[in-house]
Amino acid sequence: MFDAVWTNANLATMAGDGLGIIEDGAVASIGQDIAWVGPRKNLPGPATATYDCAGDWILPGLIDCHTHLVFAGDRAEEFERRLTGVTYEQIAREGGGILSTVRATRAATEETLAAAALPRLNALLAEGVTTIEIKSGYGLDLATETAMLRAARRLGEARTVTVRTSLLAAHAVPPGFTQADYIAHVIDTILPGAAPYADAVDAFCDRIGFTPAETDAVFDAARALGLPVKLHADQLCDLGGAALAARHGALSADHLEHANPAGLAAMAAAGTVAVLLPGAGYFIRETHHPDIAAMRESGVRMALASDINPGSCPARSLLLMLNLGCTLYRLTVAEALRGVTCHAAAALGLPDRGMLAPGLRCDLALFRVNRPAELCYWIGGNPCAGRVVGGMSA
Ligand code: DI6
Ligand code: FE
Repeated sequence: MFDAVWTNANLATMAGDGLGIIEDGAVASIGQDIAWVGPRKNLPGPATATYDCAGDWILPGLIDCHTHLVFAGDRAEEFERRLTGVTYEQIAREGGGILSTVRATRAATEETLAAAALPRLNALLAEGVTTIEIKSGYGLDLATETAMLRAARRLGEARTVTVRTSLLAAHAVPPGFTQADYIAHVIDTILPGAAPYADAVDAFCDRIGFTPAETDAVFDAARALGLPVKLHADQLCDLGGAALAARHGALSADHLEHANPAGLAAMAAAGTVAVLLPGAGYFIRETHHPDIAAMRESGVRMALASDINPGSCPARSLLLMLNLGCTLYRLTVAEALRGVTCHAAAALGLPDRGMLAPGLRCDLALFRVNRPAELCYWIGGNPCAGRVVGGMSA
């Protein structure tokens, strides 16, 4: 006897290396987990509750594996300046950019940070997201980095969603520190103090961020604390971030616009997931796209995420990233959809989700579309017809 069954649905299970399609299928749950998946006519037993999905498509609940969802204020004014020709990098070097969000975030409380992020989270959940990663990185001191991570975890209690937190203290150098002094402060003070609130440690290795040697030091300290690492790598130039992430056995290396093929091959060998963030590339008008051909060649798993943040990607939509991934990077529909399900789960080190398969969490996203390609095709609008989180309609 199952607890629940979703029937009269088409399934994109993500089993195998494509979409794993089962037409006229059913998904059955026991407790929080999927107990059975297959063609409806083979459903082995009854269920306490049966949901007729009226031909909707069921995918694994979507996973947004890279977000800066928690921050205060916005950067619409900076956006206006960029429209007159000032660049993202120039603004950052003048002490605006990330540091202007740091000033606003330090002035906020844990409560107001969570309240400001909630509508953004609601927008993502409405599209079928059931798991989200949220980074700190706009505090750059122990108290505010901790407040950001606690606000993120609070969001996971306020809504039916799994929240995974990443400590991104090595995001920018705050006023009053040299770069070297700040890295020492991250390693000696912020990392150990904020570790109880973090599921992973991230860093920004780039010419306006931290050097590879500084990133190595932060990662060594993170791993000594037992925390997995992930990296903002090779976004604005190639600093060897992909290979660095692979050397540390990182869960993921993200952005990768300028990553070189050898680094991508090293990631594939290390099992490090390549997280593509086409919304950020689009918004800062980066014309140098990630080397998708080299990624395919290497066999590295590709995920797609929103990177929602106030500076380089104010995008409250993961479905939009499916479209941008396909139009800008020429991903296939299967690559894009695996990028927000099974490969996004791998990017978070969560083997219990991301596919429709017995034994995995019963996190589902239902869509009123005729074929999965529509999820990548439409721009705007929201075909999500429901979410199931841990076997419960959410
Ligand atoms: N790369 C990004 O795209 C975000 N952080 C980073 O290291 C942007 C952060 C911001 O501009 O506020
Ligand atoms: Fe980011």
